[in-house]
Amino acid sequence: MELSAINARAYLLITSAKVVHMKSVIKYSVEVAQAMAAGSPIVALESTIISHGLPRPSNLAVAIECEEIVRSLGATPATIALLDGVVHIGLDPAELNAIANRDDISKASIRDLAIVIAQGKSAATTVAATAHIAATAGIKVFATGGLGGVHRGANESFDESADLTALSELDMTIVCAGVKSILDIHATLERLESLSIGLVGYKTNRFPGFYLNDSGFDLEHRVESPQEIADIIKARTLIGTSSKALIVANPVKTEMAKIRHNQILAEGLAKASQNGVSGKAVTPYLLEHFHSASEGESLSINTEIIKSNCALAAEIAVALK
Ligand code: PSU
Ligand code: MN
Repeated sequence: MELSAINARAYLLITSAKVVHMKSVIKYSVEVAQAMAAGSPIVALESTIISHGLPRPSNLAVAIECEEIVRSLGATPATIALLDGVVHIGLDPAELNAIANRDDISKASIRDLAIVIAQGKSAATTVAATAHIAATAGIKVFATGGLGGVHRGANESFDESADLTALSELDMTIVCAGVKSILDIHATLERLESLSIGLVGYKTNRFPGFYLNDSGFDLEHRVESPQEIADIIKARTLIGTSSKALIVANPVKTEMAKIRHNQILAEGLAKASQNGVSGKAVTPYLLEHFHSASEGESLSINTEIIKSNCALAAEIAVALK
């Protein structure tokens, strides 16, 4: 064989190996693959809330319940996470258990994805990373608890969640209970406006504050039904604004007492600063502080929030079809 022919053959072998390698980076669960083939409604679910947002053993129970809620409303849940270097879109029960209980699960935002994959590690995905992966797979609707946003004191710390910039670049409709009340909500709302991220309140004129159903800020737009949201999603495509996310703010039904909330938050912020907590550790630290200081009240509210957001996201995904 001539040298050039050998080279060509070697090149082909190398490139086909690369293709196989790239394909194996993403793995779909059986039910998600079937739903995609059938074109039936799918709801993306994030995994950081399971690994870093809720304490064990409730985290696994809530994750399972959320998936069940989505199925009961006629959509397929696609919980997204990375296990041993593979991106999973849809997790089987053993994989869900791994995310909930393994000690080697880090918290991956978009910038961490390639590193975790190449190093064969495991990570739960934040809103930003989950939305990125879901959008790549063509999934349009996503449910979470509370979005990340601008942290208090961000004028000095520069701590602004990558959730915001990610959502300014992705075609995704995300159902959440507003942004976490641990944040600077006014600044977050201003950033959402600057980034042209759509925002509607579900049956409310007030922006919800995660543990609180009213963060103290007005919303301009209000919707009353999943069908109305589906109509907005279709209109976004028609007018060419679907390259940025749409946030559906769904307030929690039973909120935490405001005085108690503010007291726990003040303590948590003080402890975080005394202990020098920074970067991606801040949000899990404050959530954990809430769970222990409120003796389980924040956990039950957080659970309620996620379940209700999963239900609404499923209804939207169904209405879109
Ligand atoms: N919502 C919850 N619990 C959570 C989170 C959201 O109810 O744990 C996670 C999400 O994954 C979100 C992340 O993307 O917190 C934000 O973290 P940061 O502020 O570090 O960007
Ligand atoms: Mn941050």
